[in-house]
Amino acid sequence: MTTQASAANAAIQAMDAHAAHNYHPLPVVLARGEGVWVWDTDGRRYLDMLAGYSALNFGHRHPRLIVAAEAQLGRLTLTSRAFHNDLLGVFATELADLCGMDAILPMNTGAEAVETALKMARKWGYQRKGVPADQAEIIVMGGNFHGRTTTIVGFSDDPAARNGFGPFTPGFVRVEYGDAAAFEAAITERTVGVLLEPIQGEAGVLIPPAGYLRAVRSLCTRHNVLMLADEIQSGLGRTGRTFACDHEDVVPDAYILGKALGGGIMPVSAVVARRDVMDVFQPGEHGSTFGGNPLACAVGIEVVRMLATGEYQERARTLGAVLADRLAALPSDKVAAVRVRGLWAGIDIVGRSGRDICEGLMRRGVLAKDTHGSTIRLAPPLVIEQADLLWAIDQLAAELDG
Ligand code: IF1
Repeated sequence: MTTQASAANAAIQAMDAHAAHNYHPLPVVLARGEGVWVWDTDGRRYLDMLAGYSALNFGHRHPRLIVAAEAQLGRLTLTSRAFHNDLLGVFATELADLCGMDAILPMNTGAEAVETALKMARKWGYQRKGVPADQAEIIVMGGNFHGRTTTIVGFSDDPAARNGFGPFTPGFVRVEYGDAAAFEAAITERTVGVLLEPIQGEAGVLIPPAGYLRAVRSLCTRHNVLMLADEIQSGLGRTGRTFACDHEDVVPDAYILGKALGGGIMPVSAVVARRDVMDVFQPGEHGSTFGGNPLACAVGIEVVRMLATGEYQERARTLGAVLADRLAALPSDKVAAVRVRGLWAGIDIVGRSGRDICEGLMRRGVLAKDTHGSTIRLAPPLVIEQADLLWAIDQLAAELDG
């Protein structure tokens, strides 16, 4: 056995022995990444078509982001919010401007930002809408994925995500995703918000019917309900626009952001909203040790500036059209359905499990992830070259034909 192969085996054995078994990773041990490429401990190269579930929209170790992070490492990394730091104001101003909103509340992981938005909606309901104390209701969607806290999994309809973790937080009503009438029927005087992914990622890149987001927006306005858009996976260029809501010219009452906001370097998340909503939070009522830390702000500022030009959104649009065309040409006896928005695709496979396809793709030098049985999702870094995208799809076609 070569030393590299033993390095891979040693890594997997150590993980098996001393890490929780809360994942079932593909049998590949990655050691280096650059752009759209990653290398395993044996030096084999793979094209990363998952991009950290859209946390790596700018690819592995984008030079602009590494330079920003390294410079900040030499200055100041963490202060806690007990004191000001010189970057949070810049990050807040530029991120709020990118969103067309007034204010941000910075956190770290996506789930923390989702929890922040839920607390914000409840408090807004009590203080601004007059909902009786502890009676706020938030409408969520079937097929949702918003993170792994007990409150969030409590309103999931995925048994694997929720079974065994009860009791759960009350105050959530689940309706069918994509059905505006079902959403309206669930609204009561106690409804303070609706939490939804503009495109459902984990559910398999499910794109709602045209007009659905506009209908939800209109109903939220009419019934004085906050529209909380979870753009943690769909946002920041992935779908060909800055936000997936942009495809329907919908502006939510709050954007919930994460993943790519950290540039693929570190966890950075935020809730972004108008001042009249955000101001339900008073000093001492919410926060986090690392939220808004200078290193996170330095990376986040660079991410916002990279998105401000529109070049990554344009790449996702133009290359997404190529992706859609090539996936549409896959044989219908092997692929039941394809859903594409920008550089984000869900592909329903016939006859083989998504995991089996992904293991075959791995052997062909492409890394992707299955979801729910026989669907695989493709979400390459937005920096991918057309030739590499076409090569990846050729590997999928060959694997399906194999
Ligand atoms: C895992 C899924 C994707 C998210 C949306 C909030 C969060 C996520 C729309 C929470 C996170 C990650 C979590 C990770 C795998 C991945 C995932 F398969 F779990 F569902 F992307 F689809 N909203 N999604 O997609 O953000 O707290 O993780 O920073 O838990 O296995 P987080």
